[in-house]
Amino acid sequence: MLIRKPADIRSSDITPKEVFLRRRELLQAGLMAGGLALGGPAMAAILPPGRRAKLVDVAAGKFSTDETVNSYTDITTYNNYYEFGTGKSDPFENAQEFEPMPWTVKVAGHCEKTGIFDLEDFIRPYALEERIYRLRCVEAWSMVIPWVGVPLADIVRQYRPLSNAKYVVFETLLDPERMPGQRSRALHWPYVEGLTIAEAVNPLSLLAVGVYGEVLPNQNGAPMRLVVPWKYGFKSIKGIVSMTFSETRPRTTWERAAPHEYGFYANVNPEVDHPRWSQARERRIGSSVGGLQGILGAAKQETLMFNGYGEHVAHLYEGLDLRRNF
Ligand SMILES: Nc1nc2c(c(=O)[nH]1)N[C@H]1C(S)=C(S)[C@@H](COP(=O)(O)O)O[C@H]1N2
Ligand SMILES: [Mo]
Repeated sequence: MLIRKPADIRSSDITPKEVFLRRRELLQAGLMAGGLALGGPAMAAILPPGRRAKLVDVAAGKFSTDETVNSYTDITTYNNYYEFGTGKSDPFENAQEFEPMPWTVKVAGHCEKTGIFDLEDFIRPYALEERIYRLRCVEAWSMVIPWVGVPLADIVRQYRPLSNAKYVVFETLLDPERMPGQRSRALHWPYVEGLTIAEAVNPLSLLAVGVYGEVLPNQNGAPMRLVVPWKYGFKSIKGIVSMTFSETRPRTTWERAAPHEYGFYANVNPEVDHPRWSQARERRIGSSVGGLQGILGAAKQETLMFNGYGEHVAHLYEGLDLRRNF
């Protein structure tokens, strides 16, 4: 969607916050109905239309790993996204027809600013950053992925949570017509995930809108998904349509499906095994032993506490028994 900016505001004159507030005033005054204002130069969409559209003005973000990144093919053909099927290649095969835009995000619960926001407005006030993060799936595989997104902390603060807000809860789109996996009962729909407020405002938490400098492919959670790299992959909810500030801990989808296997915290922890398998090691997707993957199998590597992000997040869990709070 193309959004036009009033000619009287020079972007160099104003802070991102002012842009946001000014846009909101105009929206409320009905001057930007349908995303169009009268006259003025076109303001480029942050998320340009079309598959694999390039994202512009992406800064290098903090916290990136210098490990070898996975290939675009690895990242976009080996996925978990049960809304499009339970097999690893199902999301790639079944999500191609999905049209994510236009998209809105509902902000609700205990915060000062609630409402339904066009995705462009939801992310516009912030600069896009690239962050190369490890993603460790609970099924003991991992990848290194060059995400593009905005810090979740900035977004959370924008809506001004009230003092009784203890958790941020996210939901995925519920639309069985567009998400064929939702016609089966593989999981309870819509997919729900949540973080404590402290986790959500941790500088590592990212709302990703792209990968490899391009808009997110559908199978990776277009148009927007969470990335919390110190937690098992299932916390990184895809296709987000709502963000709710809650006083109580949400019942998350995988916890509901198998409470003894998947906890709310889901911090990557090589010392606490899954009831049915070890979490001590992981298989890096695409990695091979002397190029002989398939004959020898991929090399396994040690899983790191908090997926290697402990210096940034260990303080969040001081005094918490991680064996009980898995
Ligand atoms: N809505 C939704 N989000 C989801 C999932 C899902 O099935 N539905 N799978 C999760 C799991 S288990 C993992 S490992 C990651 C995978 O992200 P990727 O496919 O981009 O690597 O997405 C997470 N987000
Ligand atoms: Mo996962």
